[in-house]
Amino acid sequence: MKLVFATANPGKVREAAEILGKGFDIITAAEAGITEEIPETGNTFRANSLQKAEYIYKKTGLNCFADDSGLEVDILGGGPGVQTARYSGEDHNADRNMAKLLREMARREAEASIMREMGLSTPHATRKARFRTSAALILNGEIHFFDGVMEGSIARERRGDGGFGYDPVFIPEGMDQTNGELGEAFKNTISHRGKALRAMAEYLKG
Ligand code: ITT
Repeated sequence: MKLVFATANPGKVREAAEILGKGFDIITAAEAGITEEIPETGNTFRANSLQKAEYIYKKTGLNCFADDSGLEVDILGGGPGVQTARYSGEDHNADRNMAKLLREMARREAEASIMREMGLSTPHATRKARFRTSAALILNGEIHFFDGVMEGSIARERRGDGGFGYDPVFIPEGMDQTNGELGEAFKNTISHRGKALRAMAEYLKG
């Protein structure tokens, strides 16, 4: 089955091809002739994934899907959330994004520690976080959503260079290593994207 993937992120394309496997012919937005940046202005992962898929569907009329994803960090009040890709700026730079994340978390931890020293009550500083994906599929004009979550925590420094984006600082729950160290093949078996896209594949096969 031919599906256009409404993304400009090569890491997502690589993972989707492996997760969906044989039987799916994944065409990138660029291969479908869409080379401009696809607008993404929503406040939720679902709103953004739908916006990206609808953009492609309106321009091509082809069956397509989009993935909007991001990191929710407890000590940052659930941020950066839908701002994950552009956390440190519009250039989507993974090195600067991870550096800002580690810096902001260290600042919040220091603030919490000062408050405790002053005898002020403060929520327990945790490094818990999760990746979330909303996949929006448009099949023959009908919209379907598939969601996935990967729980975990944020490492104190970058480790490994597998995967993409924030993978070198994300430790999945129950593991000692980061996604960067675990590598993409294993990550796909437990990831937010793996869960969402396998659910989509099941639906399409059914
Ligand atoms: P498209 O919108 O073109 O698909 P994007 O990179 O802008 O690409 P998002 O708006 O969904 O995608 O941003 C999600 C960001 O969250 C992404 O750029 C990464 O920095 C991060 N991210 C999402 N999934 C990730 C994963 O599996 N591993 C590491 N980082 C991830």
